[in-house]
Amino acid sequence: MQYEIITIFPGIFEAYFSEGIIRKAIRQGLITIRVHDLRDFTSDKHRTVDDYPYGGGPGMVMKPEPIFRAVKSIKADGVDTCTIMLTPQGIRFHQEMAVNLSKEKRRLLFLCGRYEAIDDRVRNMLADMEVSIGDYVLSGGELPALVIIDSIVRFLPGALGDAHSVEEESFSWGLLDYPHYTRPPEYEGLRVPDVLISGNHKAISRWRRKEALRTTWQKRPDLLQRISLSDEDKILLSEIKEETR
Ligand code: 6GU
Repeated sequence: MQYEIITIFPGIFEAYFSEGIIRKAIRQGLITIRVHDLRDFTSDKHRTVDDYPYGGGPGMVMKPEPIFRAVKSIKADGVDTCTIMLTPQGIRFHQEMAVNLSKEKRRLLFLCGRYEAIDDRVRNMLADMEVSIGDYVLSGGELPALVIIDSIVRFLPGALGDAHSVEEESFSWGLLDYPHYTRPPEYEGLRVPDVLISGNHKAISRWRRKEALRTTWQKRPDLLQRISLSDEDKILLSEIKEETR
């Protein structure tokens, strides 16, 4: 999979792409990432990418010309491209979008805005999608682009290795995670639940599913409305509710 990023801060991406899962995915040839400095597509001596807003008001607006030029230069190779504009006005990113984007056949182009806004002709003419990562304001689209790329790469076959199977992923789909433990079996008087040490895999599975349901019910009951619960899940949930009474 191919990712292109347009930004005025290319340096932001270097550190993140040279560690962990993304670095591995790049080394394996699973993905290629190119970061383009928007200022390379300006034509004045000061490499200006912003200007005052028509109609007045605070802040600056990103000029359309460098962005159009950058996108045109990337698309010049004729590769089918999906352009994603990162703004707080976009549709809210979620796990299902990450799955869909991981199956996307087109190359992904991330357009990172800065300043108060981007000239709206960019959204109008160049953006296939406008995406936000949540209801808070960031100073630019760089972190959102990293967040989205990271979440997509995790779904590419081979990116996580054998340790993290697709099976396990689908098991917990839509629920919060169950509690995890590692050695020692007792730490500062706190014991690891006996069932996890029992070696009884069926009991362990049931415990994990129940604890995932418990955490979700306690912290994010809205998530339970969105998934279909099995008969076993309904039994586990009624046990949980019984225990908390
Ligand atoms: Cl995509 N951009 C900015 N500037 N702020 C955000 C965002 C994006 N998503 C959430 N907050």
